[in-house]
Amino acid sequence: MSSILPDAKREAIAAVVSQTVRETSVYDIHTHLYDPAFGELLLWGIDDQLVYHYLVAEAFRHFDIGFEAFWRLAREEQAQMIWDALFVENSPISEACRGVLTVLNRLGLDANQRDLPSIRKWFAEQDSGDYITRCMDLAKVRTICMTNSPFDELETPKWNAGFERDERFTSALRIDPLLLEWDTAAPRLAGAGYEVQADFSGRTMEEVQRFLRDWAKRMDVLYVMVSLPPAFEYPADTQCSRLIDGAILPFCRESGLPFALMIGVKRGVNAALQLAGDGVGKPDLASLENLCSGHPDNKFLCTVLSRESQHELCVIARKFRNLHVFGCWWFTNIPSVIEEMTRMRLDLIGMSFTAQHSDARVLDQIIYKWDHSREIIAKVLTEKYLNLAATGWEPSGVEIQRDVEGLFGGSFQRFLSR
Ligand code: RAT
Ligand code: ZN
Repeated sequence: MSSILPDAKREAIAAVVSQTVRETSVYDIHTHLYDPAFGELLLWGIDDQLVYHYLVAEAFRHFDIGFEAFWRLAREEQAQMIWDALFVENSPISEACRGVLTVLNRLGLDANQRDLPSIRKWFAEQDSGDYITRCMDLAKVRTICMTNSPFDELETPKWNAGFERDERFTSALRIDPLLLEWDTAAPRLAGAGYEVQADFSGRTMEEVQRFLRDWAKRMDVLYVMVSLPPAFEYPADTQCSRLIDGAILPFCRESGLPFALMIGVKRGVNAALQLAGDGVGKPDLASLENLCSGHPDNKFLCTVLSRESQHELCVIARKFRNLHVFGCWWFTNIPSVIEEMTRMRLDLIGMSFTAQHSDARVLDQIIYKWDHSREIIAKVLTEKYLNLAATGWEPSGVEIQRDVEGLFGGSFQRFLSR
């Protein structure tokens, strides 16, 4: 019972945990940020923060404007509307709104004036190179893993031309179109010189593997990844399942790369909202169980979108050491749910997971996403260490540091190198 601990001891443990969680640098293992060599693809600044799709979805609840009319506006006009609706006409309480204010506050700006033009002016004066370092320092993020798609026409020319990598940015190979839209992906692969057939005949599976091999090498990736709908089924008589068996898993085994599954997104529930229009559904995680049990020589990373699936995911991770659980994804990246997920994961799988990823699409967001998560992780870890101390097992500062490093990327890196 933690109540038998003297107050001074409780306070000392709480102080060490908060300080360690605050100061330990993180490996942000899933983001939508880009190496600065990609130029304008790396978003930053107040307008990009305000038009973040998490805020667009919230703002439309207040807008009268039609969807198309909104999308025709310039980015600054959209940002202004979102600022007015979510910050000025209502208190900015939601997690995504509060995030913008945390960023401004940590950058030393006074948002209390509610003066968007002066905030814009400040951002316009920043040098983008220095600003990356500043955000990463403030967020204490040491490495950022990008999401890189060989199907993205904006980024592929850069990869094909080659560039000098910024060592703070690593890469993940995103293959959603390959697995979810084979009928349109196949002609694209064929056009790029891969001998694939729509009906999977001939050399199709070898050639898809060659495609993965080429891009994994070009991007120097850490893992192969896909976001999947709740209806995802494996094994199944679907193009997706056939490709997983015939190409993805063999390639991942050969290369030693994990296959990351982000499960539970219902794309385009309200397509008029564009990127903001995706929803959530409850998946059948038996598919994940089948993958892990049927392929012990493959490694899997997984995060799931529905709150209801979190317990099941932890139980599967208890059964299969080839599965690494990570992050509180998207709709679960809110304080109340991060807290319960972190507590549940610690209860069920101890220290063997990655506590969070930012999913940042705008560089500045790493500041708030990590600040907010660190606060909750510190709270839950303190509770857990106090429970330990009450048994007589007192965690040392070195042990706490080791554990936090594990949750903030160390455990992920060990999983990669296993
Ligand atoms: O969190 C997000 O920004 C979503 O739009 C998705 O990008 C999601 O994280 C994904 O990677 O599919
Ligand atoms: Zn994402």
